[in-house]
Amino acid sequence: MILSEKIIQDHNTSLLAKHKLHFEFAKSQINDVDSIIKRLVDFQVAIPSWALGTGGTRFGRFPGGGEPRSLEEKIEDVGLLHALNKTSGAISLHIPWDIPTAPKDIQTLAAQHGLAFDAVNSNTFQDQADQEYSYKFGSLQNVNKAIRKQAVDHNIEVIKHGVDLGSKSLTVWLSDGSCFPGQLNFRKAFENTLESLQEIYAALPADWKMFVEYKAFEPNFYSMTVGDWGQSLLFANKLGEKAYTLVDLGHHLPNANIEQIVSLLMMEGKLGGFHFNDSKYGDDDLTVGSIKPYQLFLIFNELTQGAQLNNAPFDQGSGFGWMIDASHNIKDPLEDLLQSVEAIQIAYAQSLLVDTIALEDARQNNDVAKAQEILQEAYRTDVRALVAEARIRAGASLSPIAAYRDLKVRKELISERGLKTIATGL
Ligand code: PSV
Ligand code: MN
Ligand code: MN
Repeated sequence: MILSEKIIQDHNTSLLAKHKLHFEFAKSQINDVDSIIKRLVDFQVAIPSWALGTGGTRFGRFPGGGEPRSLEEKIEDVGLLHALNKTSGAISLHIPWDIPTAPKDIQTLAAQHGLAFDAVNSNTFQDQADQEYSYKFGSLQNVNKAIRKQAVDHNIEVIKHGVDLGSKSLTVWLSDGSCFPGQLNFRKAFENTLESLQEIYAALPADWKMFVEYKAFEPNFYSMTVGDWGQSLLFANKLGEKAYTLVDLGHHLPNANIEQIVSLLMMEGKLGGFHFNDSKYGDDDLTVGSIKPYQLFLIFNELTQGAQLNNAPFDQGSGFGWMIDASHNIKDPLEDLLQSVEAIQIAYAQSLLVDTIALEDARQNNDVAKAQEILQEAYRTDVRALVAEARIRAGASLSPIAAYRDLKVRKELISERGLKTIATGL
């Protein structure tokens, strides 16, 4: 299924009058709306190929029908999202869940939908049917050199797939760690992982980046070898200038101050990018902004402030990897992703409203209440009309979820693909 610009414009017509009212009001409240809208129009967030099917838990999975059965159909789904919001112009692949057997055809298809290929992800957290050694006791950290080599070779294979498609980065997330005290020599595990990462790093093309993603727990519950931003940063610093830390919002211990982590990684020039999602308890992969929208705003505030200090916009040319890593169990995955993208845009727009000069002034004067007021003033401003206006200017839908429903996209996908489809992947 393809949503043409004409179909979307026609759907917008009935919503325009109401939008104009909202937008006029927003303009009367907010300065310089055009520059904010322009930045929103330029901002793109990649969609992970593994979020297009209904997620599950280890207790069960309840697929919703019409899910993509192949890489081609995943690209088609991201194309639908991008047609609706013009902000999802890239897809991130996970190998071997996605195998681009005919990369030229895959590239052509993606280009037809206006999509680029974002970071490619390796997978050494599961055993594949055709693989010689098991990752039961870790991959890049393994005490057995042959197992480490198998995992290194897989990552190099993933880079090759990425090169064929035009990706420019590799994300390495390791489930390596230990389940019980005594199981692992922490230092040897770190050193083995470093040596393995160095071998992968050596295979990176000159214009590529490596993102080292950390996670505090799961599937290992006593220790994780890349367990927090400190460990990730150690690896990134030891690897070299092409290696960066990747922040997945769900990968922290409860109550971690993620915005502070973001600020300091940016200061060090080592912030690689994000996996956006939200969480109540752990790696819940909930819709972005659904649980802690203020935290999301505070993260974007650090990005905006950090960019000003570095004198470079963070959204263009910074090369940050902007990606969603959320997948839902009971919602339509495409609606869930549309909600996530919009939450990111809202937080971004609000961060641009912060009066940074007044904020710095309040800080210099230790005026705590004033500093807090400045942030809350921005956070409590309704910027939804600006985000909607950005979509209109980009040729997207005024109201993506309403359009998705009114145009009966899921129904059409079910009739094309069937009700009992299982997306490839997890
Ligand atoms: C692990 O929890 C993670 O966040 C990593 O990014 C993986 O690649 C992804 O989820 C796959 O499920
Ligand atoms: Mn992730
Ligand atoms: Mn995760």
